Amino acid sequence: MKGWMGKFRALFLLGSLSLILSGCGVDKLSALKPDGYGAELLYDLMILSIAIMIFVFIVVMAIYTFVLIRYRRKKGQEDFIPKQTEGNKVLEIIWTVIPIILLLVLAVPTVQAVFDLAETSSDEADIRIDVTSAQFWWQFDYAGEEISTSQELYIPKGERVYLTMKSADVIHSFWVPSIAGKMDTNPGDNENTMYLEAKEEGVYWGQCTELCGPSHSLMDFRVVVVSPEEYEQWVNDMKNADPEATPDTQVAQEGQEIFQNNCMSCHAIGAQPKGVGPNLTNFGDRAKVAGILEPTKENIKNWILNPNEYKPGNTMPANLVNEEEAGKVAEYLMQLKPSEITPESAQ
Ligand code: HEC
Ligand SMILES: [Cu+2]
Repeated sequence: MKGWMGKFRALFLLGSLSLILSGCGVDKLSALKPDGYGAELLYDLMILSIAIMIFVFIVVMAIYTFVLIRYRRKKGQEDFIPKQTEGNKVLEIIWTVIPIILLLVLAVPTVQAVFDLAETSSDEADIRIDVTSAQFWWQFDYAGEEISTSQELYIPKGERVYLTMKSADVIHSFWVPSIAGKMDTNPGDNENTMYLEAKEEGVYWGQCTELCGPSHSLMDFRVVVVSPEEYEQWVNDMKNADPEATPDTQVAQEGQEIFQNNCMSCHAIGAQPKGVGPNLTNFGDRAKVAGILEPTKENIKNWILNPNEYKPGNTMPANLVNEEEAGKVAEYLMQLKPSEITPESAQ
């Protein structure tokens, strides 16, 4: 019994682990469920290479099994030595040519895809977005539109959106697995480019995929894919957002004043120059706070009081305001809803 267990323990562990892990995963965060041009291209290459691997495996195993059975030592023939062959031109040509063909079948579409994905602009492309990463958040500046969002990138379905990417501090990496491949964002002048072309509407998950500090794993963002008409409406709504607008309630008005006195050195609302913190123009429309927390008043208040509790190592200072003031600011920020087009409406 013990021997049997010992033999199969590794297999059993591996099996149950893969069962457990197959239950993990988040909707719209999978390279195996592509919904975008780039992701589909990469998925097809994965399937092609797996198919070639399976083909090679089956052929090799078939020959192996055949030889094992056909040429095993038989009773009564212990001393029999079969005919020895040294060098066989035909065989050697076959096993040289077949791998070459397989490699070509793999290489041609791979190189094609590399050039295809490296395209950085087209003449008619009018949507260009500057992506800036920072510990531990993302900012998206819409070139020519003078609008900015943080943590949530809105794009129209079916159109190519060209991204120019850099980092404000260390190297991060931008990845929305269901829509496209990943791309590093570098500090300095070394800008990278890529494009997104989503094929379905919805809210897709993105993640930083370059270890960048203590809260790397919390550096989540969303890509909100809407119809082209909705996208246009959203852009208009964002452009028309009035950063100075007076909120409806007394509490929110007080919150606005506290915000203007304490937070504007880092956070912009409206089309102001990029701050050292996220642009909060459409904060009230967000699906998450700081990319990770449910957008409840309690969460926002607690974040304002102690951001490091939620994202260790991030650069927003704690206790800039007291608890009562934080509540008022939260109320103010929650009513910053310039558009009807939100992650919720896109779902
Ligand atoms: C020194 C600069 C700085 C100051 C001052 C500052 N913040 Fe921040 N804030 C940041 C940074 C940086 C982040 C992004 C942190 C992260 O997600 O890693 C942030 C994130 C946030 C977020 C989450 C935003 C999002 O995109 O979901 C809120 C809300 C917020 N700050 C509110 C405030 C309020 C309210 C004040 C004033 C009381 C304030 N901040 C003052 C730098 C600052
Ligand atoms: Cu990062």
